[in-house]
Amino acid sequence: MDLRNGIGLRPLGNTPAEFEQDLLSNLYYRRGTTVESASAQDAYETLALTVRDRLAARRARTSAAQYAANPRWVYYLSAEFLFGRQLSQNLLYSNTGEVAAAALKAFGLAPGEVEELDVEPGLGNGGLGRLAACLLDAMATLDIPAVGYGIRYDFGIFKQAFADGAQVEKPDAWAFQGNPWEFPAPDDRQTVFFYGHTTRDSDGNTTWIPGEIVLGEPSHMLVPGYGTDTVNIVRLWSARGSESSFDLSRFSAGQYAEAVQEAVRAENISKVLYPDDSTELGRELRLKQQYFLVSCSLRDIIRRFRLRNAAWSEFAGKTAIQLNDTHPTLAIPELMRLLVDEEGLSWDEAWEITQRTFAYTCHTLLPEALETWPVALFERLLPRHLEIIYAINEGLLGEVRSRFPDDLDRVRRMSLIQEEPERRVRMANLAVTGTTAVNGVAELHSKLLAETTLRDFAELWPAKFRNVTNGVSPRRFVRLANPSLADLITSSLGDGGWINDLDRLEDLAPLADDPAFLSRWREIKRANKVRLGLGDPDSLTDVMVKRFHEYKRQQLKLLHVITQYHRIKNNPGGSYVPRTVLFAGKAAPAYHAAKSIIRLINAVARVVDEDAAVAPYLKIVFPPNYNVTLGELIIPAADLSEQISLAGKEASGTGNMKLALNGAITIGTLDGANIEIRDRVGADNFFLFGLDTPGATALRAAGYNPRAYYERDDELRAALDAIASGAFGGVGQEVADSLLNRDEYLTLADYRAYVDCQSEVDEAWQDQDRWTRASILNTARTGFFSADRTVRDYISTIWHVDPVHVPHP
Ligand code: 475
Repeated sequence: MDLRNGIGLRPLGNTPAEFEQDLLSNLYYRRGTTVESASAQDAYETLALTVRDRLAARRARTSAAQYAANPRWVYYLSAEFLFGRQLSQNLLYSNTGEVAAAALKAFGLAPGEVEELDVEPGLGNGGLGRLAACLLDAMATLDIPAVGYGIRYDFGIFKQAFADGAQVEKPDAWAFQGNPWEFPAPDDRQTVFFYGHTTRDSDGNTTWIPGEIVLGEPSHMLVPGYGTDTVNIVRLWSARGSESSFDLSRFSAGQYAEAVQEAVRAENISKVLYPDDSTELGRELRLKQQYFLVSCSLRDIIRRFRLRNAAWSEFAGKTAIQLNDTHPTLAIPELMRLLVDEEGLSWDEAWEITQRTFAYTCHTLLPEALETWPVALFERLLPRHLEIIYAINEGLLGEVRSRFPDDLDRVRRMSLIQEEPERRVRMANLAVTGTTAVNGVAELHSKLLAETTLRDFAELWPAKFRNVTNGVSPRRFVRLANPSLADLITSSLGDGGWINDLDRLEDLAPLADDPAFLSRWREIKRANKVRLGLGDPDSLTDVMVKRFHEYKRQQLKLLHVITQYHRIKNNPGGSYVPRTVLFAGKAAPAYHAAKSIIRLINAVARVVDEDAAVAPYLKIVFPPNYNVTLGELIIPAADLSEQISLAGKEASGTGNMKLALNGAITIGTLDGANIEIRDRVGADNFFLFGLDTPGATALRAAGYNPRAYYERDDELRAALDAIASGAFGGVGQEVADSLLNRDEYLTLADYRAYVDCQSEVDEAWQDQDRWTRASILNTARTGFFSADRTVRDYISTIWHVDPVHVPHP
């Protein structure tokens, strides 16, 4: 029997009898129990193991094929991965949904009951983390040899609850009961160093004498491709104290806390996902997390490289490392350190390899969102990296001076070190300098990056700047989230191949004139609203789901809702399109202004709810704890997709793509990927309003005065007065004050255009055939936003990697 490739092992069959046999065997041998005494948790874990075994077999074959090919690999480094639930995905990808449902009958359980026990690993905040998961899904589906690297946070994104309408955060111990989807890999653990000082010998070689040692223990999650045998992995690192971190003598002396203090300190590194950097707390810990991720991952990448290669000159040709925003940017000085200090390469050789290896994706335009770290902190935590950053900076500034002589201001702006008011390291500048390519995530975003946020760098190295428009997984966000719609599409197009070839959705367009198809489409949307169970399924379901941020302008949506409320109150006999307005999303715990908006929405919802005259026409719902799982329920039920950020602020958006693919019509500004969505679905099938980017810039330059809009517009004034006067239970003064006196995101300037555009929405809704046609065309024309296309774009413009086909046994 040859176990190296699993040859000779009994293959895991997918007939009902074989699957049931394996399920019962896992229950007996791996859970140590029987059907008679199994709990629902036993059933769930056993099912997960049985499904996982099928993917593990494919994983083993993938790994063998990829090893044999010795290809150029994609390594995706990300501080966040928002995977979403695994069970339903893995049942689909292993084609075991039906046999699993049948086998579960032995336990007297329905698939839905077991599904509820599948915990979503919330290892990310929002778009950036979910994008990482969508790209990995697409890479596996396209047979790209890839590994994701991240941190296995003990506590993921907080659970949001409401107390009196205010957001409260609860810890999310997602793996409290264990995680059946994960494979520990203790053999591949790495050692990470922090603090200490550097020394130089007479030859000028530098050694870093560290002051703290932490172990990084990897485990991995499987990332199966759909419709192929490839199964890639995401490696997640947990921080552990080294063996010597437990102080036995102190323990014996009864000093229990002191005895474990060092281990606790180490383990804190992977304790919790940061809700974002608007919290001042724990900045040092956050930088430690970033270095921990980078150090463990780079050593692992080098270990993997050495399995098949020896010469450093081959490294960049075999390795493409994508930095998901600046959070993993320390990988640049870390690779330099490994190559120069540990491997003895010259600086120039090492720099050439480093630049060729890395590429950087930027996810923002807000200058205040660009990460910087105090030099003093760096000096303490990573003294050698700071020296390397200084050396990189010398090279950079030399190049700037020779290209732009006498332009001192440019040198000051481009330096990796900010001098005033405090010396800080600028991570985005480092990321641009140490990479071959820098990309934005939508056409407008990439253009604005090169013209504004990163302009100096785009002038120095124009060829580095690319665009790769984001995309989403059609597997998760259409096939899994909206199975009825997926079935309709499959029967209309003749086969299910469209899921991996999303441009084929275009063939639905002619059906937008077929009355039978229209009514089937409407039935499915209605059934999805019933499944969601919030609000009247016959009302217009108006959805705004995303993180709470002032630039995204949930407050603008709220002003419209209050205006609609006033209209109904002032004219109770009028006729109105019934709407269910759904908000969902979390605010960073330290982001006070965003939390005030949440509180106000809940307060308005309550007042509207208690008003019998308004209830038939307007309902506001705000389910707590928006996450991938809830998104999968809400998105297929949406009629209207709110994408109303101030133009020039939203890098791309990906919720906008998910909603359009599920047949929601967008009301939106010319921002992020909205522009590309509108270009594709057509102006008739998109509700456009508001300032564009040049308009917003001009308005600000001319001296924006929000009060002027307030004074000029009666409905706006009524809405703001209601908020300020405490009409909604005494909350909202802060929101009103901010809008009237600052309004950084020009909400009042866009109010009238937005409210009028919403009237067009109401009018369009009244012609249900017209609406449904537009809905169908949104789905039919947004195949471009498949993450498969995004990955193909990364391959052709940045990675230049080839697929490795995994042979079927
Ligand atoms: C953009 N998260 C979307 C999406 O490209 C875009 C920031 C700091 C710390 C932790 N997380 C973050 C983000 O910046 C983020 O999620 N950005 C989003 O990335 C994918 O579609 O426009 O806002």
